[in-house]
Amino acid sequence: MYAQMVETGVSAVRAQAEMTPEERAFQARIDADIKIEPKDPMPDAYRRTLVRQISQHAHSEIVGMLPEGNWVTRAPTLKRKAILMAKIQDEGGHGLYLYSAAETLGVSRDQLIAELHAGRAKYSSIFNYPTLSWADIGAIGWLVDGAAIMNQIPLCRCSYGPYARAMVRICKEESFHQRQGYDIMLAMAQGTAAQKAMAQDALDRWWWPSLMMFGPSDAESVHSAQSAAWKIKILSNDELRQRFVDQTVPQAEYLGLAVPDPELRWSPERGHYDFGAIDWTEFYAVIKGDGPCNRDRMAVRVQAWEDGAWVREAAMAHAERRAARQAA
Ligand code: BYC
Repeated sequence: MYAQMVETGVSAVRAQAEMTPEERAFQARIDADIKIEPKDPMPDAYRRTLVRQISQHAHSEIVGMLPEGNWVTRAPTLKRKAILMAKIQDEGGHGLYLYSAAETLGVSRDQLIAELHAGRAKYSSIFNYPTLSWADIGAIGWLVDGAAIMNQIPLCRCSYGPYARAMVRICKEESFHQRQGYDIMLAMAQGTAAQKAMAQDALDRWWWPSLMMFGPSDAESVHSAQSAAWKIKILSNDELRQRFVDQTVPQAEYLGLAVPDPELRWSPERGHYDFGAIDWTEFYAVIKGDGPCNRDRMAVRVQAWEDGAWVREAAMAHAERRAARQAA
């Protein structure tokens, strides 16, 4: 159930010699940094790759609203509650821009949502972990949005125009989200001993799943080579993960919190932090549907979709009546 395993049939990079003249012309446009727009000719595999990635990304935004929604009614102050609600609304907006970007490739939002609800589409592994304390809301903003920005800034330069343009606004908003998360962590780290312990506990639980957000190691990443050739991926999974670690460790130090990795140390030779091995067994279990919250997340999404049916029907009826009035 909700296996989050999708076979897109795009894995190996095609050598120039194997390409058709149309594919060579397409690759030449990519190599010349000319953006691909919806009506441009494109290889079917490029289209499928984008539909897969953009829809997974859209689903992540929408499912990502759930762990945070868990704390709206329990935010510690009115101000924190208003900020959290605004952030969650932003995620909904990001989902909409991304579904719209995917629709330019010839799929409908209803189709994509049906795939998600049937357990045939993936969304980010990170949203299958529970939010047990208020500090988790801080950790999500700081680490999860921090990782999301690291991955998404290069996507603003990706080859597909509608995706690249959608990412510009999303990244601006994610940057506010990251700051609100860090602000919560700072308040807790400077608070009572119990509050600091909650912040540390949240960091302990969210650190490794945040590193997993960047996907499998480059050696194991089936789509990376082709996506890099098509400039859908500008930086590799491992490069982005390293950048995230390098950026985040000093932030943890400033908070006075310990990153839960005994092997973490600065390497002057590499000019980067070395870090311990990721538990890939856990990652693959989560993306196959066996994370702590996979079933719950999908059940809540499907219920929300069914509960909202009357709103969609009313909106359609209103649009039809208005169109009929205008036609008359
Ligand atoms: N979770 O060959 P690979 C956010 C899958 S943040 C689940 O490296 P690719 C937000 C991958 O789909 C998160 N599945 O794939 C933040 C593939 O399976 P399929 C959303 C994962 O696509 C705060 C297989 O593993 N961001 O939105 O080249 C609040 C092999 O991987 C994960 C995006 O989606 C994972 N973590 O690279 C609210 C960014 N990692 O499809 C919301 C756009 C890998 O063959 N996406 N898999 O069945 C990307 O940049 C890329 O798709 C990835 C993976 C780097 C994630």
